[in-house]
Amino acid sequence: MADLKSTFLNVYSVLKSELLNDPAFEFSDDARQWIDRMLDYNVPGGKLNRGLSVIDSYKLLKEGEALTDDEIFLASALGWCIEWLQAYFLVLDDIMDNSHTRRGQPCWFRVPKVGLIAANDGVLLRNHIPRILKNHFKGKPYYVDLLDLFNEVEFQTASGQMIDLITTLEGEKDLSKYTLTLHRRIVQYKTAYYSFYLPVACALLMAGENLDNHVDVKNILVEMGTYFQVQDDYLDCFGDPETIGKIGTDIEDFKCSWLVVKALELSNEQQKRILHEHYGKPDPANVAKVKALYNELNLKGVFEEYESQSYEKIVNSIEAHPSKAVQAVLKSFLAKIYKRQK
Ligand code: DMA
Ligand code: MG
Ligand code: MG
Ligand code: MG
Repeated sequence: MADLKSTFLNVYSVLKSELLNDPAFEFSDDARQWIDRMLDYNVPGGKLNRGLSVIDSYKLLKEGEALTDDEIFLASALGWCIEWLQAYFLVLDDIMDNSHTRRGQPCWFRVPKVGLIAANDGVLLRNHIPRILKNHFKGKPYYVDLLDLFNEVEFQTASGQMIDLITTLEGEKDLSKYTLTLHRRIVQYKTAYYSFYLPVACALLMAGENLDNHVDVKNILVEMGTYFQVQDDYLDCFGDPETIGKIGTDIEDFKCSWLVVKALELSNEQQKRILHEHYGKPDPANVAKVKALYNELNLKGVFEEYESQSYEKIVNSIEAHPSKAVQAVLKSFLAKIYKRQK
């Protein structure tokens, strides 16, 4: 495993150096240094679960057959494309969510002299993906399908981000619209497709599969992605910032978080009034009132209940899948996130 990770990180260096010598742009030293620093700051510092999952999944689909160095390189390059996509979304997400830290360091836009240059860096990160794909996959029979896959998933994610953001619009702060149905819709689009379906879909394409034949796999992965974002919502409030590497802002930002949806479901009239009064305000005193109510309602316990039920449901749907290799891919993915603390 440590070995796989170091191989994966070596591929990052290769891809980065190709991008820093892209013949389509005449780099000055300044420009090259900027991109170099921007990439190192934003791309490789996360858990790398999504990226590594492409290699894991591809291996499992090959059912024990040893992978060639070329196959490992290609699966890693696809994994990095997902990490690049994630970096692009996170750089912009942190600006829009007004966040402070990410992966244990200040959000990129908060770094001195970066500011809103980060918006264009996001655009560049996004543009790096088709360049990596062109460098390494042009000529493969699945090249067009890969491009199409990344485009589709990016569109779904950006659409999810849009509904996440417009539900919090100032002046329309109306908690009564926050339901599990709305929450599900947001998280399915903003998180599940790119974090869960995309890595497995990349591995399936590399293995020569037609994605139209794997709608059932997609559905299970979307279910897993939904569970993953509920964990993210939970950790935003109850996680240890040291461990998760970020300080939560969902309460301040009036987000349609799983926690507030559950709180609304479980509150009596007086508790609902507390939420209406204090949710979505920047003052730490307001945030503290909301957190106190979450504790009063035992949302930790409610979450633990959700976590085990959701796990059981996902395991059942995995075990109903006809292919043992696909089952192994899905189980390995689930094991990585079950009861995660970060
Ligand atoms: C993240 O949602 C979704 C994308 C596409 C980045 P979020 O704002 O809850 O993420 P985080 O908690 O990491 O800021
Ligand atoms: Mg955010
Ligand atoms: Mg967000
Ligand atoms: Mg979050």
